[in-house]
Amino acid sequence: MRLDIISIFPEYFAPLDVSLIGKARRTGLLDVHVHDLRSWTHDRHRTVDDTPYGGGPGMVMKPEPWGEALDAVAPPDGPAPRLVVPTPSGRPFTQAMAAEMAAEEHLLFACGRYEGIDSRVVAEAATRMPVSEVSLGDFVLAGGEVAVLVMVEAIGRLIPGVLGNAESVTDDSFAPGAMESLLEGPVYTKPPVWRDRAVPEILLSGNHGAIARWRRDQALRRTAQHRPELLGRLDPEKLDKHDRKV
Ligand code: 6GU
Repeated sequence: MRLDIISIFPEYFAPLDVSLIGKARRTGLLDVHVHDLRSWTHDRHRTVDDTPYGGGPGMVMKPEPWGEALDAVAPPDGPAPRLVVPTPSGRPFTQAMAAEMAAEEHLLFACGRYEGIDSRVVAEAATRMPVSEVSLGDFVLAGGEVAVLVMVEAIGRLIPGVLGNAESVTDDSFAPGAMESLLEGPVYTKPPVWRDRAVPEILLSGNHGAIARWRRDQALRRTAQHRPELLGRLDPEKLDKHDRKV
């Protein structure tokens, strides 16, 4: 998969050399290109922002550098990437969205700063490529850079070959299937007793059916405690008698 990222702070993306995503780049599974938006400015101050029409606080990113940047990174006569624009006014980013994006050949992330990018940029881009305006949640970041790091990690680990098969994604919270709409419960490793706290006995029992049942109960309880609204999204067809008792 190819990823292009356009930002006025290319230094923000140094972490993409590290860990899982860094390894995926070195093995050729991910081809990441970070671009400095200011390289598409032409004035001495390399200006990317201006005051908002209609008044109000803050600054808005000018359309001209963005137009040139998108033309250069996604040429109008070539194959179109999906343009992903992180913004608190976007659609909520979900595990399902991460999985859809992991199936794309080419993603282009456009990081806004200040009060956002002149709205004509996305409107024009949408005439020639699919566009997703995406939010990470109900809070405001100072810019899209950290949001892109989050999305690239969520997407990258779903690309076949990026995770070792030791770390399967099927048991993740929110993973499609059994864990859809559920939070993962507690996990344990050795030693069996630590500071007087024993690992739940059932996990040492070797009874895999009983362990699976226990894990599902723990996931249901944790979801009820931390995200009760998610329980309403559980497929009633997939709830068994035991689930209802938990
Ligand atoms: Cl994706 N971007 C920005 N700038 N702020 C956010 C966000 C994204 N998601 C939540 N807050």
